[in-house]
Amino acid sequence: MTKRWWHDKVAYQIYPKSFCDSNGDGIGDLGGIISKLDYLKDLGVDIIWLSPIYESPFVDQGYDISDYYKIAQCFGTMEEFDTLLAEAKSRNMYVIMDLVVNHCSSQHKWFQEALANPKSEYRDYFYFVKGKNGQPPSNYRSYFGGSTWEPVKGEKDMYYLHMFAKEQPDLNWENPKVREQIYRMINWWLNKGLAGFRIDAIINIKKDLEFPSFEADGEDGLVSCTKMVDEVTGVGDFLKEMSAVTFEPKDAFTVGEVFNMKKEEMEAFIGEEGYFSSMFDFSAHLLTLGEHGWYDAKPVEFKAWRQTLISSQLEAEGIGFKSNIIENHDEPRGVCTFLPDYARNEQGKKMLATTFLTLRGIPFIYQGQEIGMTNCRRNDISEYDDINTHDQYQVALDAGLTKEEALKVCHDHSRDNARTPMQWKATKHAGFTAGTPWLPVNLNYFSVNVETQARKPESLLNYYKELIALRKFPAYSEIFVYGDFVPAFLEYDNIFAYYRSLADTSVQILVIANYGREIQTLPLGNMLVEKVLLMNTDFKDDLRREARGKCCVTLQSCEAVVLLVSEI
Ligand code: TEU
Ligand code: CA
Repeated sequence: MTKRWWHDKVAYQIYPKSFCDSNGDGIGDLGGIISKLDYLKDLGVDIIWLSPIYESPFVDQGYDISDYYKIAQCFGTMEEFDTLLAEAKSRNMYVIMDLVVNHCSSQHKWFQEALANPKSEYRDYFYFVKGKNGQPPSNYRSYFGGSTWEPVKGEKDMYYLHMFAKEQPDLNWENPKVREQIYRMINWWLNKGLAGFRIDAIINIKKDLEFPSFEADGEDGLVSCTKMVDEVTGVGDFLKEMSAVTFEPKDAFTVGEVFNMKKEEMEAFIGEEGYFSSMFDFSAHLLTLGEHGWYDAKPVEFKAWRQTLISSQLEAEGIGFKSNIIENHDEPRGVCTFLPDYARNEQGKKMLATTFLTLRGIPFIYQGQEIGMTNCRRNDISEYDDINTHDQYQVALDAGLTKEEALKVCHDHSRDNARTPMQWKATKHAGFTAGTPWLPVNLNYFSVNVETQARKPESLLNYYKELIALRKFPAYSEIFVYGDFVPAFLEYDNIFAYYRSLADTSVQILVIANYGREIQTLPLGNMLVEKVLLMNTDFKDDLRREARGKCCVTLQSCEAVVLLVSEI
């Protein structure tokens, strides 16, 4: 495999609105991000992904862009952005931005012109389609609920397509002018010194222009618009073209937000000549989807989770690198989803971190994950900001749940769980702002915050630092980055274990985590412990000494170890 500059990097996602507010208006901003670069550097982060900071009406928190060449006022200025790039560069860090080009904002001048003048060339930048038999062109349900077709005001029997909110009209990628505009914009940012992009909702850009209706999959008579995405082919032609004229020549790092990829397309997506450098591994998160919505989702079961991650790891081997996450701005906090009740504590969080950071692939830490931030309780649906949460609350009520039950569903699944302000200190509003935060902080900030954990040697934060440092330690980084992933101890129902190994070295790394309630002893067979590289429990030194030369390993509930082993 040809080595590329991003293979051994650790990435960190910043949700700018909630990261750090430098001017007291309650909204995180570029000044705040710049002030925390040293914190991120110290943590071991190389690549910073910024969720959208472009000009936007914020109907979908910046994923509705009204000007691709401007920074939203609430985040600061282009000068500040340039400072951020320069400051990151001086620390050997890379900045990537969100590329949201499946759709733009309905406030974008292209869309405004298209509405104002049906004869304008911008009309063809979007999908304006005539209805069928007095109905919308098809029966697709948008990601955020309701039809994907919005009637055009003042025009009879005319609709435009939006896969997400109606304020996010889809861009017509079939139009070469649209593609040209998008590529020009990408290159403009890359020329500024941006290292690449996280690419939003990209699989949706290819449409079946017949817009066929499908059998309804819900009481509303609609079918998820993903059905059309699943059925249509040809997205690769667009992606190949985009990469050839933008990312490739600039050696940019790209990570695709790819759902609904056909399995046999892995090579085309992230192989050596792939459309993207990497794509997120959402396989574990797909386990949390309910059949009809959040309300009928089932809790994640350990063995299913383990099997899913194992399959996903093996799928990419020999092909390319997935990007691993336990949470992001669209998902609840990972420790609440993937840890069993009894493990939702410091030690359990360290165990999950151990698994997460030793898998094969590029780790993306989401802000606050490193201090173990958790889901956030709200007392009423009106306290939620997220557009998706309001839709899913209604879906739950329509399905017959009581208000209390529907609220509980939101507590477990809302995108606001990950969007509450970053918890920096034990002081008011978690030290995020001197003003009033745009979204209230999680009240556990008193114990869960950076300042407190930085002072405590055994904290989760310091454990993340150790883990990242271990991943990058020269003697092992080759194995952690390029080593194969070989699952182990599958016959133990509560153990998540695997070897990381390279063909031409005698030592291997063995990661073992006991997600069960009971103590477990595992015989290592023909393997011998050379060294304990890391473990998530206290008395490390004693245990390290004891373990050396052993051919079996005993783990308490929620214990995790990273071992250097060799064959006898
Ligand atoms: O998400 C794309 C996407 O597929 C979402 O439907 C995702 O599954 C959902 O948010 C989970 O609840 C991206 C962004 O990450 C998201 O924040 C945006 O809202 C969306 O695109 C539209 O741009
Ligand atoms: Ca601010």
